[in-house]
Amino acid sequence: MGFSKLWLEHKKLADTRKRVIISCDHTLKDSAAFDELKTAMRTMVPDAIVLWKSEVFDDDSYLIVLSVHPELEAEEYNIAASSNITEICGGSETGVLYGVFAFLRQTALAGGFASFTESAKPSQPLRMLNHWDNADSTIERGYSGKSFFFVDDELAVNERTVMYARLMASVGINGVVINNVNVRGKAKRLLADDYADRLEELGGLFGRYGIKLFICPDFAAPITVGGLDSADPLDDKVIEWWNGCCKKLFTKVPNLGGFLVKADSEGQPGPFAYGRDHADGANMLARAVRPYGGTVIWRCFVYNCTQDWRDLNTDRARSGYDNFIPLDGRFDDNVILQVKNGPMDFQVREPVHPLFGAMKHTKIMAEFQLAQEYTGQQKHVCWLVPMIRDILAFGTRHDLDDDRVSSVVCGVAAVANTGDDYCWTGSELAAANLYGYGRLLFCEDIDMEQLAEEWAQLTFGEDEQVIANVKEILLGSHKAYEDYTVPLGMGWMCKPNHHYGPDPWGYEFDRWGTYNRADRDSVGVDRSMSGTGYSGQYSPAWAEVYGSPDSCPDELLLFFHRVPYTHRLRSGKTVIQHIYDAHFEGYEKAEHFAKLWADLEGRVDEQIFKNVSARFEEQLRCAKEWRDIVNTFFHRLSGIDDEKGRKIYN
Ligand code: GCW
Repeated sequence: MGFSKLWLEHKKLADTRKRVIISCDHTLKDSAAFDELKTAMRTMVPDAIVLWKSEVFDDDSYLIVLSVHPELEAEEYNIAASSNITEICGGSETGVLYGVFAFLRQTALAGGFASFTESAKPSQPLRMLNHWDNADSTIERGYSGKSFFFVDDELAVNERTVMYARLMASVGINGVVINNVNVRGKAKRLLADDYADRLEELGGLFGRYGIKLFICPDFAAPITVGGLDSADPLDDKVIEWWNGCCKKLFTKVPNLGGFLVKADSEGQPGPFAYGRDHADGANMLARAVRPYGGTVIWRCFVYNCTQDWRDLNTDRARSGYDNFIPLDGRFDDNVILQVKNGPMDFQVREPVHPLFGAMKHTKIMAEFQLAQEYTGQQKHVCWLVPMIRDILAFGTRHDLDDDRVSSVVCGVAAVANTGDDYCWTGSELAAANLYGYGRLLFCEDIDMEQLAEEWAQLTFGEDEQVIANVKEILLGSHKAYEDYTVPLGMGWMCKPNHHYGPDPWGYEFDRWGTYNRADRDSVGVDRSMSGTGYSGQYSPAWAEVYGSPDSCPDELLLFFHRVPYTHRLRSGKTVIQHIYDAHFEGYEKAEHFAKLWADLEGRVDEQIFKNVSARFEEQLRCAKEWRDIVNTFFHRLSGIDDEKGRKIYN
């Protein structure tokens, strides 16, 4: 299947110059930066010939000078641009590459060669994507076709992978995990010789674009691949096996950054089976990868997924903190703990995970999910970037010089939303999540309106109506989704397993620890100190805010508290009235967004228009289901009528 170039389409500029000269030394001439610039210039200034160095420089020429300045940080760049000459310096080839992409972006947005200066270095050192691709080419929680990394158990390195690396580098992604954290089927053999040549090739390609390659190993590989009878991390034979395996693998694949591990979670193997803990498991792997500069990223998504709903004391929200806080300080310095943004699982609204800022002696990174598992599965528009920005900007109020999540982490990862669909992300609008995520991690102060406009213009062109409508849709989309699905922090009222569409009690009597406990009088889970005690996992200042329904922010009220339907929110509304209002208003917003899109007929490419229109149709169908089922559910339980007398089905 073919593929779109997304925001790297490089539209033609209104420029009639005859020559674009790229000046740089020989080493840079072989770099991705040079190639990107050359390719882009050929499309953007089609009348020009693109030359490497030239004696001729006249009014009909545009000169771009690329250079590496080692006094800059490796990923840092400076651009000084004017109407006839631009200088781009980077701290390394990758820095120059980022500078080139920034120059191309600014030039595209300005519609021509403009005068500007820009200096930038990334806000986050590690900017990762985690793909949940399986070797058999399915993608766990994938909503955009099949894997383009794995085709029928083989690793593919082809034009599409090149385009992928270019797109990711253009927004500053510098680490990619290619396979699912649930290591299944043939992916268990990623550590064996089977994949070595292709991994080397893919690693080489990624390296050219400043991206480190990571894989998820099977923790039980000493057994499944090595034929041993144990995977005990403290067993000498096991340690020796991993050391040998890593020596071979990292020598063959020099651009391998390391491993991402999901252990003792949702059925994955781990150290618990041998009476060991997460630090034992992570450190054993960390020592095996250390000689090669490797990193072990160890996930904190660990909880009891065989809970009894009758047990009111066990609280899934507590589990990350309870499991990992006792281990603070025990991890080697090439271990990073990867913590989901909230304590549950990528719901539309959750409090920020209490581990951020609390683990003072351990490296931590944050994990988000661009694949919209719980937020409309790339059929509904839900632009997650403002939420990610807010979470990174959240002050943990721990006693630290800079207590924001963005500074207590040493990197950020997100579950990718890509697949082998023509447009990569199922819906063209979902690509705004991919683009915005990368840009935000590079520049955490970026303005969300500007970001939405920028993406819309690079994707759809200069039509102001298109940019305005798309921007309005993106900016309002998350709130609308939250409103017509599960407002006030309730979460989880989705259909079990596939997580799409409403089912208020779908998880209520199940083993996953995800309950709303709605009855005829009250709704919500008491996670205060008189309940499960979860609120006490925060810094004292936040523990106090979250600990009482009077100070808890409305949008999280039902996450932290169990209250009567007649409880008054800080907004002045009752809980039940808020539930009704949110569902009616959220649905209306979705209708409004669909209309904004429909108005663009004839202004955007017909195929894109049709694809997105079909998705809006589905979004409205599903949003109506959410509105009517959730409203009816609460009306039947509570017997309280909507103050505004709107239609609720009984
Ligand atoms: O809850 C979940 C998803 C799983 C996923 C898991 C995780 C990869 O439903 O599909 O497994 O989160 O993050 O490990």
